[in-house]
Amino acid sequence: MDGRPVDPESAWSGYAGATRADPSPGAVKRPRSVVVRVIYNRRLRELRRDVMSAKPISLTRFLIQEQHAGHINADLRLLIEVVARACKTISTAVGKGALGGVLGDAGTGNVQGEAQKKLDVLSNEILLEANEWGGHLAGLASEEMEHAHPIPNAYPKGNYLLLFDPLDGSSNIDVNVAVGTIFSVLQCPDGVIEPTDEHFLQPGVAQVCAGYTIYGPSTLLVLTIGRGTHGFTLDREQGSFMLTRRDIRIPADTQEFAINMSNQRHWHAPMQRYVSDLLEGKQGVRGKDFNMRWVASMVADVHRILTRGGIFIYPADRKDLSKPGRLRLMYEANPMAFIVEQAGGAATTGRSRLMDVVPTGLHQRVPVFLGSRHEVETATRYHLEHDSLPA
Ligand code: AFP
Repeated sequence: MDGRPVDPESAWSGYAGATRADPSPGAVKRPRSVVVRVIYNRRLRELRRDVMSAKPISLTRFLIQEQHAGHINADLRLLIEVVARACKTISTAVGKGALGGVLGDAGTGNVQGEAQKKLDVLSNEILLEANEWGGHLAGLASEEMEHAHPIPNAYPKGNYLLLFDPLDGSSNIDVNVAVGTIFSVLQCPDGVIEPTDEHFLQPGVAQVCAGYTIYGPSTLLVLTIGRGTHGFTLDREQGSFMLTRRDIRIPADTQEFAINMSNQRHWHAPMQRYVSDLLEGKQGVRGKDFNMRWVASMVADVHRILTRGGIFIYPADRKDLSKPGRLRLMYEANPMAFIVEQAGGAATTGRSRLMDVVPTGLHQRVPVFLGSRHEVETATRYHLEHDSLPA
């Protein structure tokens, strides 16, 4: 205060929220400096609130909130945290590229007879090592290992089973294209202490959690615990996954499809008809033009669909009749189906819901149609119509 008399008119005039009617008769007239301070403090509080609500929350905080809401228990929360931590380590290894000495073939083959990359082997080791001793798992199964891996007796055991494809799309590593880790969590059947392969053979609907991490320009973790699908971006400086897309929704309609067209000559009749109708565009029965994308890393193709819609298809074909499709039910199809359904999309085998398939083998393959709901329904209808034709 400078001692000069305060003009009530001007004292209120700087107060954005005030009106000329504010200093009603009988109201205590406050000096201008006090009013300014009140306004300043109020604005500061508003700004702080805006900043806090705009700031993404961490995966840890998100999971604690889900636990407090009764949606997951502490064991599942910690299990997800351990998987996320392992994925951060894989992200660092992938990011180092040639400097880490991890590119190229490992010189070994996996259980499916496919050549393993060094990073396939390394990622598998990272996930195994991180999850073995946490105390939340009864067993693990990996696309890279022939049989389920029980938790060694030296470590405490929990009630969950973890399945993973440690590095999906690994043939893309050497050309610096996005790859990822896919995982799925099941409950260990009651009374089973040392789970074997058969205990993992549960349909997709039994999953309690599924997710993938994509190692691209940024590293993202996409997760579902059966209550929507959420996306977290790795803040490399903080070392934390931050919630950047809550409740992802896949548009029901699309004009984009993802398929490996080089297999066209091997496809069965309904696939031939479906894709040929897509390619006819506006002039054909579909009445609209379609665009095509194929990264050949399922994580990247599915992530695009979660971002802007689309349909992803890896059908069964005649190339190798002993394999009903290329993708693995337990490590790729089921977790992605869970994630996509939770984002409002659909996932089928081309004939029925993917997550209803009752598995018969840990490394079983399955045809996969997933993405924008209406388009997946249309592709599925082509197959069912074909099945209903007289032989
Ligand atoms: P890799 O992990 O061996 O690279 O296989 C990737 C994948 O399982 C899946 O991520 C792709 O969608 C699909 O195979 C690509 O298959 P094509 O090489 O036949 O296009």
